[in-house]
Amino acid sequence: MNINELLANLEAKHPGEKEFLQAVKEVLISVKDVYEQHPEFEKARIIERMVEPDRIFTFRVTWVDDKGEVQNNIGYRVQFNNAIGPYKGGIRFHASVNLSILKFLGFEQTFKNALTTLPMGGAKGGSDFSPRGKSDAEIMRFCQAFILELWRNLGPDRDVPAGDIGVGGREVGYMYGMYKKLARENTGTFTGKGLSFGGSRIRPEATGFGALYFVEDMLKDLHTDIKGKTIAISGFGNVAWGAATKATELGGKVVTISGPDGYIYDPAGLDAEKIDYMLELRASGNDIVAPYADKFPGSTFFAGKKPWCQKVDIALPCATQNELNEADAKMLIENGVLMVAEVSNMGCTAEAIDTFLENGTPYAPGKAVNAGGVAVSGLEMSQDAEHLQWSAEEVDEKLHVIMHDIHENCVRYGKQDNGYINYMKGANIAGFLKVADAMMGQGII
Ligand code: 2IT
Repeated sequence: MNINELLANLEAKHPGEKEFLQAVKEVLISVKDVYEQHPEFEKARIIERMVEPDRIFTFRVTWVDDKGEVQNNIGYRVQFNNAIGPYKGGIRFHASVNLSILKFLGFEQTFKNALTTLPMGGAKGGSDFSPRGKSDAEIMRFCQAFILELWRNLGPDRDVPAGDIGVGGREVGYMYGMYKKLARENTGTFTGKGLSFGGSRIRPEATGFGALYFVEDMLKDLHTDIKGKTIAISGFGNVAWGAATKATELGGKVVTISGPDGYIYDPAGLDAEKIDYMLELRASGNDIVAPYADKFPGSTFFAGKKPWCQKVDIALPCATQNELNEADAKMLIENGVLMVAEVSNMGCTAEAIDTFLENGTPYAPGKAVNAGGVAVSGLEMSQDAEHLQWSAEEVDEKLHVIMHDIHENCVRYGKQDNGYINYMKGANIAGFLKVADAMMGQGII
């Protein structure tokens, strides 16, 4: 495999898609050796087929705001790969959304979904629509306009969207409601739905809970546990909430959260009341964490800064891609960080990852650590298909098993001769082999 040539070709075809190229490069470097042991992959041009989405929909979304003014946004759905099952992946609403970001997310989703062991292909969608400061009615009208354009390409066995940044239970509800009205069917073609209309218990918590189950296994690899460990979390959305809840429940001490305005350092650690307040902050729609410091004395707000400069045992990026860079990685290492687990998708830059690997700091990638979210989405699809709803215990138990399996797979393919576990390499190889096998088995299509 000539990685440079593959990347150069991809870059020539899709210039400027830097996040997408970053995600592809990481996987290619990880799987090179395994790929070269399988000449049949090369013959079937597996890599070339894997790095190009099956198809991309791009569409205009026009809606009317509360002032009666007409607004235009761009909508996308990238159906990346359905070798293993129906296209599956979230929808992101954020001003920064572009094709490069959705392609990187769809590419990663394909391998992540493979790791869950459930039958799901990879997809991602979204819009440059910013929910910040929008009214509930505006959000609803936007969601409806988005689905009016996309609905024909969705379906329970075709493509099943869910939430991501800027898309939570409310937005999924509005989109699914419109989908159902147009498709005239009630087949659960969205996950993350409300509990009263086909949603799964534990889905809101799943990404964060699953991440902490994975973290527990990483700590076991280090012959320790989470009790009393200090934890830096970034973000204050659904994922950060789930992670903070489970980390606290397990006896860890979460000392930071963050938003686009800066971060909060709370040396006393988060508790149930503070975690609830985080949700309130999120629901306000202002996208800021600063008010936390006024509400809880003893905590401090650092404007325009990231939490990675605090001395902690565990760092959990839970906000967005490339939120932890090389300088942040060096600072964490200097401060003696024990391990880093990405809960956001591609939360660390390539340079940050290299820094962790060179230093021997255990680091695990988002596609393994955060796979619990989409795994419970897969369980929601199962429940919808059998027209049943499972108990929280049943879902949580299955989530636990799935996260253990993912961790085991990472160790199986990522353990080096010197004992260091390269979870990134392990996740990439395990995901790749499953997708490649599924593609090989279905002919040249
Ligand atoms: O990045 C992700 O895995 C998600 N946003 C969740 C996807 C899903 O279909 O539940």
